[in-house]
Amino acid sequence: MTETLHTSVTPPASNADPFAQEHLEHPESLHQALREAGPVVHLTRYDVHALARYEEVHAALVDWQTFQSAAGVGLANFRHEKPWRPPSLLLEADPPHHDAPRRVLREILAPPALRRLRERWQTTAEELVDAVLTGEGTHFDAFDRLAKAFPLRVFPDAVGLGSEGRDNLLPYGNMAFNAFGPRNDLVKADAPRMAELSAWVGAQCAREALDEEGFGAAIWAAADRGDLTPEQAPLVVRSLLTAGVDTTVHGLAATLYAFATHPDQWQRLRERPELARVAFDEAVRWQSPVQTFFRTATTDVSVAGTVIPEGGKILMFLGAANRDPARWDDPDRFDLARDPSGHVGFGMGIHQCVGQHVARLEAEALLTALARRVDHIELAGEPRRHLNNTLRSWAALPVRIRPAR
Ligand code: OVM
Repeated sequence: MTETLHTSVTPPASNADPFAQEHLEHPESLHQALREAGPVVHLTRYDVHALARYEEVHAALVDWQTFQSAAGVGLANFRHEKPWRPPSLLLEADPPHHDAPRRVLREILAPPALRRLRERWQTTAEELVDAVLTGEGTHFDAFDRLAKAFPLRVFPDAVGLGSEGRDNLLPYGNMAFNAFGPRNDLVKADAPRMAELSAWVGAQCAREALDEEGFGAAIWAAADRGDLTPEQAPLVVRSLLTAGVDTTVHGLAATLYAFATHPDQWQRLRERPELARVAFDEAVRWQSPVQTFFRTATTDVSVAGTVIPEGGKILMFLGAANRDPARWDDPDRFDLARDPSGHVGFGMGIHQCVGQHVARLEAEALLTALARRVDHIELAGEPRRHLNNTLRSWAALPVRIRPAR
């Protein structure tokens, strides 16, 4: 995508704030405006270049040489600003430093390594679904009782965490995902708990804090083999704890919301429960739980004729790319009949979500359990969003379900 720099066009400018409450709550109109304005838009408020079309977002994601991550994947430029925590060895690193941590975690989270979890996760999902079916009626908060409850029941155990303090996981993730944005009110609201939450997460990354079976122990075993240094191991555990909880909670919530608003698609899943994984990916495309990430230009680079200067920040709108009508037919439709592969909800290229198989296994367990027992699901009130600078997230998802006979 690196073109000659001779003909440089001035990109359209926008003073919109993508991190303002109105856009976080309803991003669609901003996404459409940015896509339509051009392949590159200068966001004057932050002096960053925005990409909202699929083609350019995809191209930037796969070109890690030109669009680096080591200067931070949020608005803060680590060349000039001190990161709020030691940078992630995966997310905020480029090759060659990125490669060993990535290889280790990829093995640990690969489908063959996850097989031993499937049966237990299925049983847990069925328990949670039974509980909402036999509870105080069939009207309940699907965010709280399913989307939040299920990952919190299975993921910390899979990592091998102790039982104390697990309620810190979601606030810590929320804080980390807010920290990719500007220092707005959302970030300020997290500040009072930052030291406490960081200390707790840091302590859970120690070998002694982790049981002998989980992903955490497997990371430490990699250090024992020499595949990681002992200094790297706790930071790789930290990546699991940062990126593994809120993402799946809000991804599952997105999926449940999709079905509660598309009864025909629920019937399709009921008839063909093997569509559970495709359904989850389609929901990730449609809602894009991770809305945005930044990169930093390693050189003056021309994107569709606009020169982005070396050291400049690039804001990639994953959510806008995932609904680009130039890439997707009827992009606003949640549709199990489409092939959602190629969506950038998990990113693309060398940084593509290393935990995506864990997320898909969680989704498969929960959706399969629901599809077996639930005839119909619908909204029973207004869903409530939780605002976060990066995550398209939820506070409540009131639903009514009808048990299958
Ligand atoms: C990390 C990480 C990876 C992906 C997303 C993320 C907070 C964090 O390695 O810590 O978001």
